[in-house]
Formats: sequence, C-alpha cells, structure tokens
Amino acid sequence: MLQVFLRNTLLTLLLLGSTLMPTLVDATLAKPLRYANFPPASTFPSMQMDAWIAAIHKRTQNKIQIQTFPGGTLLNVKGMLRGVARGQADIGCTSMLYYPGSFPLFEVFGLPLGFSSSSEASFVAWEVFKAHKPKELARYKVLSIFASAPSQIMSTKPVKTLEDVKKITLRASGPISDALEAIEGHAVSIPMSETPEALQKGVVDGVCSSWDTLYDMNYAERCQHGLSLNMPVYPFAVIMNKKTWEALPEDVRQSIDAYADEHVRYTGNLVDTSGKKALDWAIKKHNFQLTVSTTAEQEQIRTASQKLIDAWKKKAKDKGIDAEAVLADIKKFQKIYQEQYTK
Ligand code: DTR
Repeated sequence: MLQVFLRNTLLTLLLLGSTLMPTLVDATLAKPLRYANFPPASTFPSMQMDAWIAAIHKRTQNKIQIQTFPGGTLLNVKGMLRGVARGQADIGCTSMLYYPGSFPLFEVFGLPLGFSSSSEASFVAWEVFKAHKPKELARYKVLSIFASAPSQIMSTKPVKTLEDVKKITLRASGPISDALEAIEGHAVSIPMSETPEALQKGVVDGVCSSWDTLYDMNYAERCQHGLSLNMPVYPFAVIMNKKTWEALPEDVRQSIDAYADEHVRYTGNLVDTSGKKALDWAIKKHNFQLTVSTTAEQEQIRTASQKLIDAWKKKAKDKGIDAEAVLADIKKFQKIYQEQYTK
C-alpha cells in the first residue's frame, strides 16, 4: 500500500516537475529586457541596436525578448548611466564623451589619434577594452564598444578653411570641443539628441560630427556647407545591468559573448557605409558644398591638439591608468587593423 502511495507520489512529482520546470525557467525570460537608446531610430546607434537584437534572437532561438526604446523614450543621455546601473533599463547605449570625467580611459578616443574610419576606431576601442578592462565600466556588463567615424564640420555658414572655423560656433562634445578650441574654434558641448534644437534656435551655427548625421539627423537640410577635417571619433558603450546579466541562463550569456567581436565589425561597417551614402545624398539632394581640407590644415590641427594628448596622459595617470600602455596598445591595434582588414 505504502509502496503504491510512494510510487504515485513520485510519479505525480515527476509529472509536475516536467510541466512546471520549463515554466519556471521561462518566467525569468518571459519579461522582455528593456534596451534604452538616446538618439532617434534612424541613426546608427539605434540601427546597431536592432541588428544586435536580431543576431541575439537568432543565436538564442528567441530565448530572450528585448524591447527597444530609441530617442530617449526610456532614458535620455543624462539618465543613461545611472538608469542602467539601477535597472530602470536592462541595456543602454551611449557615447562616453558625453560624460566628462566619467570615462577617463575612454576619453583617449576623443583625441587626435589618426583614425581613418569607424571600422578602425571601433576595432581598436573594443580591443583596448578587452585588454585593459577599465575600472570606469566595471559596474556594468559591457556588451559592445564601438566608435563613430572621424568628425567633420557641417555648417549653416560657409566654411572652407580653418580661418572660417574660427568664425562660427559648433556643437561638439568633451575632448572634441577641446580639439576645436585648440584651433581657436568655438565649441558648445551638446549631446547629439539635443543638437537639432540647438541648431534650430541658432545656439550653434553648425555641428562637428560624422557625415552619417547629414542624412540620419537630417542636418543637410540646415547645414549646406561642409569642411572635412577628420577630427577625432566618439567612442560608444553598450552596457547591461549586472544583475540582469547574472540572471541570464549560461547558454544565453555564451551566445551574447560569442557574437561580440562580430557586432563591432558590423557596426563599424554600418557607420562607414552610412557616412559615404549620406555625403553623396547631401551633395546631390541639398547641393551640400564640401571643401576637403588640405594636408597642411590637418597637420595644423594635429599639432595644435598635441597638448590635449599630454593633458589626457596626466589626468589618466592621476586616476591610476597606465596611459603609456593604453597609447601603445592603441598604436598596436591600429597596426593590426591595417594589416588584417585593409589589405
Ligand atoms: N559623433 C558623435 C556620435 C555620432 C555620430 N553619429 C551619430 C548619430 C546619433 C548619435 C550620435 C552620433 C556625436 O556627435 O555625438
């Protein structure tokens, strides 16, 4: 009798277990993760977000669901870092140069280091992240690091030379504002998401950013003049709340990590292709007047902003960062990139 009872109980438990277990496991995944982004859906930071999600869905057979919030609809630039750390969003994407002092190592990417494309800068920034694991990002799970293409000038007023740059006020951010000031330009630090309003109100005459924004942010409509100066890039980080990361099943975490390198390449390529298309489109559709700076002008910028590299070294060392090692690694990874990806 007792045996029959025990056997039935065991069977019932096993049955219950097999039906309930997946439900319990799935419950942790049933709620979609919230991915916050600051610029509009039409821009590359939001496009890379959609591509990342599609890749992760495919690799995990839709084991996790992710809901997107572009255009600051969940967190804006100001709230992004704290919002992800506190779990208001599970994932967030932002540019590290928007928070002066918060990313002392990654500020190096806003310096004139001679990056020629987003693909190159993104590769190097991601490798530097993996090699140095900077303290400034330790409170998050870092899903990706990439960078914009070199920054150029787009202006409502004619701008053909470095002398013209001195006569206008440009929107930039962090070290890129400093680089403009080093050549006696006037910069106001404003995040990309707030730039259309600043342009519209005439707070700035133009924008210092990469060409993709001519189309994606529709700057070509207002800015009919451009000067290619190949100024520094803006580094980005995609960060995840640590608790969210730790609660994900091991196989999902592995799939996410396994895709990371490929995503950096994907994003670099996306930015470079969008930049070229945007420039062509602006010239054809809006009669965008492009001046290509001379080598002498580019050299002048590099010399003027050399002191910014020295200032960064000092600040970084004060924060315990091995600045020389970081700069040496940047050179090393630039070389690796040139050898592996441009031949
Ligand atoms: N250049 C940085 C980054 C950037 C380039 N394109 C976009 C589009 C949307 C947001 C940021 C960016 C900047 O100017 O902020």
